[in-house]
Amino acid sequence: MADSLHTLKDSGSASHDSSWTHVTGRSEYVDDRPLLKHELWCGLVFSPYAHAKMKTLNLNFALKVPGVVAAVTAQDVVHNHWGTIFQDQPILATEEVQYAGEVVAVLAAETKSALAEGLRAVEVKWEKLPAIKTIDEAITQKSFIGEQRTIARGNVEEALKNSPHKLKGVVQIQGADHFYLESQAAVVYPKEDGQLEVHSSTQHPTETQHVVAKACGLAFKDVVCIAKRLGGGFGGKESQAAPIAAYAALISQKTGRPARLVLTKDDDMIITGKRNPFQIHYEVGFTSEGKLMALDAQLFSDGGAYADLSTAIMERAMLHSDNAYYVAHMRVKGQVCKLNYHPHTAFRGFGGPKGVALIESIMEDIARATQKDALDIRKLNCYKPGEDTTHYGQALENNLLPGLFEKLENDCDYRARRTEIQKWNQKALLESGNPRGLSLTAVKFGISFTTKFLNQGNALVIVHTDGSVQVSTGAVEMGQGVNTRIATIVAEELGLPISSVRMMPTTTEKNANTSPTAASSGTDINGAAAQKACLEIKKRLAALALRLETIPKESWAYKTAGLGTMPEVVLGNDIETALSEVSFHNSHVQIRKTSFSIPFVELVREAYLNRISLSEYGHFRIPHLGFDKIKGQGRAFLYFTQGVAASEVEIDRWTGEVKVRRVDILMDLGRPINYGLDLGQVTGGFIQGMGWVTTENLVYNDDGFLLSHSPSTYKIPSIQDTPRIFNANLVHNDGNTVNVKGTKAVGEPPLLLCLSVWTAIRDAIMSFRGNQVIPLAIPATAERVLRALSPEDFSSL
Ligand code: MTE
Ligand code: QUE
Ligand code: MOS
Repeated sequence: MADSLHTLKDSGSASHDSSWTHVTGRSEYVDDRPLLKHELWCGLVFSPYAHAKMKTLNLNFALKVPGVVAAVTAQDVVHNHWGTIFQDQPILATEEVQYAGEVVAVLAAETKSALAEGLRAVEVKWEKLPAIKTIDEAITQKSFIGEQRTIARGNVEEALKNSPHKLKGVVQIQGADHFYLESQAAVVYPKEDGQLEVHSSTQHPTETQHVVAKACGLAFKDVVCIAKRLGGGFGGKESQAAPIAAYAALISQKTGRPARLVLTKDDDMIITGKRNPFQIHYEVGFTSEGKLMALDAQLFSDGGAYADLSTAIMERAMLHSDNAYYVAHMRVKGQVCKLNYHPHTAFRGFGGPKGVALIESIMEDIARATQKDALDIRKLNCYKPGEDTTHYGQALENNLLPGLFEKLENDCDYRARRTEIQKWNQKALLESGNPRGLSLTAVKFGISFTTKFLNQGNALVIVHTDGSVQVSTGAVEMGQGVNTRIATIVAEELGLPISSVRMMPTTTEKNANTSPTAASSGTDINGAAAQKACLEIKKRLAALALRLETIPKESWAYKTAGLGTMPEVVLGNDIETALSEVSFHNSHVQIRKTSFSIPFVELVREAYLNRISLSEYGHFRIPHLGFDKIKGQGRAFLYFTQGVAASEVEIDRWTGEVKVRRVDILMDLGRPINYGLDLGQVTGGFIQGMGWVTTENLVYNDDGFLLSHSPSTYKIPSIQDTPRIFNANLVHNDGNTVNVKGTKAVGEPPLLLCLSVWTAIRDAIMSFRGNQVIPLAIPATAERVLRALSPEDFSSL
């Protein structure tokens, strides 16, 4: 209920476990590893053309450059295929390249300057081939990846026919670069007997391990992949870190020397895939009140040249085309198209932002058609608690959406500001002022991998005899704070301060068969696995504590173990029952009934001396999931993270430049483990999304080569772009009982709220243009905004 929602306060959150080393410049990234003797620098040779035949690849001159040591081409790769879902991509291309930036050779040299000279001496003769560069061309030529899929409910044709009002349209959405500060990087050390140790900036150490092993013809047991921390991943290092590591590994294997490959920003942007561009065709039917009756949508995405994660991304887009709104008759079709660009990939939100862009845009359309406020249209169509199910048949539990709309409407003074903006705009029209816009959008983000087997995690918890704890999980720290969250779970579970817990670098030799740190599930999956491991250790310690209570302290093992005078404590069935009688708190273990209390460190020492294990491996699988991909029906997600945002913008009438005047965000994150980190994810994700919908413009030349491959040509948000007023709050919600500690995942959902900036820009444009329905592509660059504001001025161009 609306009035029951209230704002959450920070009850004191631990700081990020890398904050101190970050601000003092001591945090160690892949390229900070000290150079080893004989280590080689690697560089990549790639195609300048979107589609071309490689007539000749001549490395002879390059190999003659002093200091150049080795080169690797397709012939050197044992298994020259990889791909997370479909293995359709060569690690090194052979005769034909499918995109500008596709790698054909790796060169290695003793010094950076020798490498640069060697790369300049590489001779490649290309024969250009016709390339597919637009989604329309791909559709015409039936250039597709995977089959078209459909998720549907009800009878869309019938319902559209019966709808009193209908609108048709196309939404154009461009991609975006991840712009992590640390480029793709790997350092590989050859180890004895043919083994490889791979240090990689990867969100998916397990896949990187596997791709390296196959490329080098090794068994998985002979490759260890380590990811200590990433300088940002944002989805861009989920699949695409793997071939980078393979390039370094192939050089290392061939030469027997350590090999380092760290991409320059330019190479990184040219070679790696982006957020998938989308083109969405839709028809929507609604009543005069603005109630949705039917939605028929056809989603096409630009997958780039290879499958990568695009089919899973498309699936998530289809599953998010409802967002916060109930549509009785709904049909979403999705088809990934194959174009001659870098293979597009995961990016914060996966397919979600594209599906949500569609329906939030439709809400604005309906508002114009019915002459109502878009917020009223949204509230009218919002899912009702306890009643509604999604178009794929999942019931909504713990649905706070109506309350979130209501609360933010009040908190941000929506109605008064709307009136003010209307007045402002009337005046602006007459006096050549700048139009303003306001829009309030929602997010309902499904938490779980839609591919069921990925919803598992494992963790290793080791308690040392000084009472300090090391934790290793499959989760990769990329700035989001997953280590701090898991450390907090472990510390709370064991009743220790967080300073007693050290999160260890993620490595496949401690945690194998892991999922990527993705889908916002890092803490959910790995935190729960760590919690399970703690629970097993606690059971043994609790049973031991109960026994020790009955033994005089002089006879405890720390007094007697060396002498062998006392019988050892051997635990039995009491392990299963003891925990309920004992509490772990304040670095002490206390027996509830008798108040008998032992310092944690003393109990741990007794456990060791009595030969009781102080380590545990936990494995966790997310329960309840059941999504049938063939039918497109079922419980795709464990739960939903929800939120709303209201954005106000002003457009410079003469340049099309957008200023975000004010943003108010309200998120439901259940019971956050770390309020400060979560708020950081909310504001950071929002601003990152704002870049995508406003200034980040990927520009390719006629050969399909990315021209905007540096910060000077590709404009991510700067501090100046931060909303002038920026309020972000969380609401209190104890109702998410299905997830670890009642939390909700935060990593991706807030990004989707950036769409309120885009719809606010549309709002400003449409009120300026007499409330016509006017489409606006993503990103709404200054040029696009100007064209939409005054198309007359561009009619001759
Ligand atoms: N935050 C930072 N600082 N850096 C990142 O690379 N990646 C995002 C999000 N937040 C990212 C981030 C993406 S795409 C995901 S899926 C989640 O973090 C992954 O981490 P989590 O599962 O621990 O939330
Ligand atoms: C969200 C995600 C991912 C996803 C599904 C989501 C993701 C990912 C995969 C995936 C799918 C099939 C595979 C595979 C991975 O699905 O990140 O190995 O065979 O990698 O809803 O973030
Ligand atoms: Mo995040 S796009 O799931 O890595």
